[in-house]
Amino acid sequence: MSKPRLTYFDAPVSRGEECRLALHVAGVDFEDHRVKRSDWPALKPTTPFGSMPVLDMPGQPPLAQSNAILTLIGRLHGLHPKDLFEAARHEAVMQYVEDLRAHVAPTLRIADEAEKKAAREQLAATYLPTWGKYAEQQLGQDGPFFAGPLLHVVDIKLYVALRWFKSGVLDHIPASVFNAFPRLNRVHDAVRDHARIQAWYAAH
Ligand SMILES: N[C@@H](CCC(=O)N[C@@H](CS)C(=O)NCC(=O)O)C(=O)O
Repeated sequence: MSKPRLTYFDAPVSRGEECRLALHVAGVDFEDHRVKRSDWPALKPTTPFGSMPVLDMPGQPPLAQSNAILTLIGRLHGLHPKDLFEAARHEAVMQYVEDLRAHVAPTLRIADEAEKKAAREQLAATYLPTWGKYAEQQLGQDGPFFAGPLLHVVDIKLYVALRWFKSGVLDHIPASVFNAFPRLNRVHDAVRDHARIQAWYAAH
């Protein structure tokens, strides 16, 4: 392998997409390895934790866990703070995005429609507004990004997560569920409009 390779499902979503976007924003020439759902069961036991994304760097063992991948890309390419405490503040928000996904993901696996509706409506009425309130409090007054004028990997992670809700694909969760949080929306819009992000989606 002569260049970094990012392995994930062939879908512009979630943890894999945020790593692809980070690599692209960083200007890294990487292999965008997309795995078919039908090929995943065979690949799964070969990955570090039975999950994707996985980043392979030349000369290194495979690296999994989206936040580890993002912070590595960020540190290597100036998209994560050098200051250790400031970096930890970014990592806390990145982990908080994982908390959000951990609350919503179980509802993806509910087969019974009525049960799924009840679980999603409960999230929309309780956990999600509370998540938004705490996340909003972490964002500074000066935008547009989490830490001001410069984009970091934390912003990309927030963007991909918020976009999931705004897209309206989660039945029974209003696409407007985070509309009451102007700083979160400011980050979402600023990442969406970032020239490198626009360039990625012009090509994909
Ligand atoms: N904590 C891990 C979670 C990884 C994860 O659950 N990835 C999902 C896709 S977003 C996956 O691999 N699903 C298939 C499976 O678990 O078999 C991370 O942040 O990377």
